[in-house]
Formats: sequence, structure tokens, C-alpha cells
Amino acid sequence: MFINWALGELNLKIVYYGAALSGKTTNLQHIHARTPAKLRGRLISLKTQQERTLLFDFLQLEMGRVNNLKPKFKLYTVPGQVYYAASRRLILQGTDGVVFVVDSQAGRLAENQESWYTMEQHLIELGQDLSSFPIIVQLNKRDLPHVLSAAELRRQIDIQQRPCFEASALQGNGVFDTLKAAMNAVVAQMRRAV
Ligand SMILES: Nc1nc2c(ncn2[C@@H]2O[C@H](COP(=O)(O)OP(=O)(O)OP(=O)(O)O)[C@@H](O)[C@H]2O)c(=O)[nH]1
Ligand SMILES: [Mg+2]
Repeated sequence: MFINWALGELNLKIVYYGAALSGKTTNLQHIHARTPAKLRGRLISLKTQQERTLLFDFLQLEMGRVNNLKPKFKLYTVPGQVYYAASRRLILQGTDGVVFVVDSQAGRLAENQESWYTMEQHLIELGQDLSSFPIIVQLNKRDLPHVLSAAELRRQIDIQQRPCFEASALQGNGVFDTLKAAMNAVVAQMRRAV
């Protein structure tokens, strides 16, 4: 969180985290496509020739008011491929909340578990208290066959009681429910902190 008092701006950072190909970039693409241009900036994607995230995607949104401040939400994605761990840690620095994007396909369970574990390790290293830090979970790719049930994913990944949203980012279902929950959670956490 960063407040620019001169401009009356409250800057809040939300990072979309998750295993490779889970659909993080697709979430930002949908948000960008469906948000009025005056409320959002450009979608900046640093990607490989194969359309995989190389460093991050970035999208800024201006939404509503918090007290007398204009909140600016800075949305980032991390690169999911395993060898980009250092970039993921860097991108998580200073974040106010995380959207963890799960690939619901049964064959991707181990990657989701591994990604969840490394997210927790990075957040702990960055000094976050996991019991209060806002983490919203998106169970993505619900449109595909062979997906695990929400209950099974909750059991197999250490989601605990965190809010979960079923989604198909490709079709756009559940993308804004997830985003709104994340925005509300970081604003609520910021209110508790100040
Ligand atoms: N069927 C289906 N495909 C999806 C969904 N979300 C994303 N995809 C597809 O999954 C592939 C990977 O999506 P990305 O958004 O690039 O995944 P990512 O998590 O950003 O991947 P990395 O940048 O490598 O970490 C693309 O082909 C998307 O079109 C979904 O809900 N349903
Ligand atoms: Mg990506």
C-alpha cells in the first residue's frame, strides 16, 4: 500500500499467482477487455514468443473511493513456469493481496500444490502473516472435462477457509467475482492496518 497524499491516491497491489498455464494472464486480459477505458490503463505483458508470461503482466484500475482517497489497484501476474521463482518473489514484494489461480484439471493437482507451497514460502520470507494476509482463491478452467470438485481441491490444496470462486477465465465466468473479492479484501485489510 502506498498513499500519495498530494494526489489523494491510494495505491493497492494485487498479484495473480499460480502454476504455469493456470490462467493468470487470461484473467487480466478479460478484465482489461471488459473494463471501460476511462477506468483502466493499458495491459502491459512481458511475454515469450509462445505467449507465456516472461516477467509479469500489469494492469491498473481506478475504482470507487476509500474515505477521501481514490484507490488505484495495480494488478500483476507472475510467470508460472517453475524456473522463474526469483521473478515471482520479486513481484510479490509489497503486495497487499494475492489471487491464487488454481488449474482445476485433475492432472494439474501436483503443480497447484507446489505453487501454493512456494507462494506461502515467499510470503513468509517477505514477512507476511499468513493468518491475516488476503488470499482469494480462483478455481479456474471449470469449463473443461476431468476437473476436480471444489471440495476435493479444497482438501488437496491448503486453502482452508479462504474465499474460493469457480471460474472459466477463458469465457469470463467468475473473473469479476474473484477480482471484486480481492479488492474488497485488500481494502478491508488496509482499514484494519491504519
Ligand atoms: N478451457 C479453458 N482454458 C483456459 C482457461 N483459462 C485459461 N485458459 C487457457 O490456458 C492457457 C494458459 O493461459 P494463461 O492465462 O496464459 O496462463 P498463465 O497462468 O498466465 O501461464 P504462465 O504465464 O505461463 O504462468 C491459454 O491457452 C488459455 O487460453 C479456462 O478457464 N478454460
Ligand atoms: Mg501468464
